[in-house]
Amino acid sequence: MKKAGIVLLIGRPNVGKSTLLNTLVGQKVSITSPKPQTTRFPIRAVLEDERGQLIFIDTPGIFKKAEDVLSREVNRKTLATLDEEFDVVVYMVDPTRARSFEEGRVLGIVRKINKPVILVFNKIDLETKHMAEYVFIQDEVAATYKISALKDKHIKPFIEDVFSRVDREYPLVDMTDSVTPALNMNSRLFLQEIIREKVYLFTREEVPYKVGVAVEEIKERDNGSLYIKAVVYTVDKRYRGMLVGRQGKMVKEIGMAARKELERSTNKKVFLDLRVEANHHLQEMLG
Ligand SMILES: Nc1nc2c(ncn2[C@@H]2O[C@H](COP(=O)(O)OP(=O)(O)OP(=O)(O)O)[C@@H](O)[C@H]2O)c(=O)[nH]1
Ligand SMILES: [Mg+2]
Repeated sequence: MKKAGIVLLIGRPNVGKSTLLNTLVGQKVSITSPKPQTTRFPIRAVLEDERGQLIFIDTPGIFKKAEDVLSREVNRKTLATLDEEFDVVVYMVDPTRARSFEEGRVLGIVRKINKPVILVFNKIDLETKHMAEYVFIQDEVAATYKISALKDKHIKPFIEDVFSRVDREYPLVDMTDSVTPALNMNSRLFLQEIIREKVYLFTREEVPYKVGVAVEEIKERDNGSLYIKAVVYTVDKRYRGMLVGRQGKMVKEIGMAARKELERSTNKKVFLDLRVEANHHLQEMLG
């Protein structure tokens, strides 16, 4: 008999939560980057197979110090998911990095959760030189797995275990005519996220954290190509200059990388009309 369940993915920034979600559902639904705080809102996506359905909730990494408005807001959204329904918690840690005080905040939250917790050591394809700093957590959880979310390694026994801990009636969501496993992501939001991911990849220091993306227009042309008009908003002129780059080089690079990925994922020719604007109102949102 097929069954279903809801799984909360939690961990500090950059441990690989979104990478795992994408690997599990076999499609990019959540953007990833080497920079912390890439995910800004919880993303829900469905893994469906012969065993049933698992709905995963990918949360933004919890920050120890949420000093600016954006970080506070992002942390708030993650903490709010704790009040929602879920059956199992997947607590992901990154043993390639020192534990540091930041992990303490996440561990404190995990300890208060009254549901089975599965500890996942991620990035085992790399040298996990800080493993010893995390092993004590194993004694506090229901099970532990070592995986590589990026290389899709050792995921099977872990998912088998997750399925063994859920028993909701199947199906939780009707996937029959769904083309994407993402539940709370429409195409406009997806386009915005892909562009934001490229901003994270190409810009440095605080710039990614001062940026929002809005897709203003999506048009399917008669020849089957897609025309997308989008704007990268940032809080002030200084960041605008950095995003535009010398002779527009930076925004061109961001636009080209986004366009290439969108062409791959939509299988269509894409025209991306991308501009950068300074918007003081964004300051209130981003801090
Ligand atoms: N080598 C290796 N890199 C990984 C693995 N999993 C994730 N990464 C990389 O780690 C970085 C962070 O991954 P994300 O999935 O964005 O991390 P996250 O936990 O979602 O981060 P936030 O959204 O900021 O909380 C990216 O550069 C990933 O490619 C892994 O198993 N092995
Ligand atoms: Mg993420």
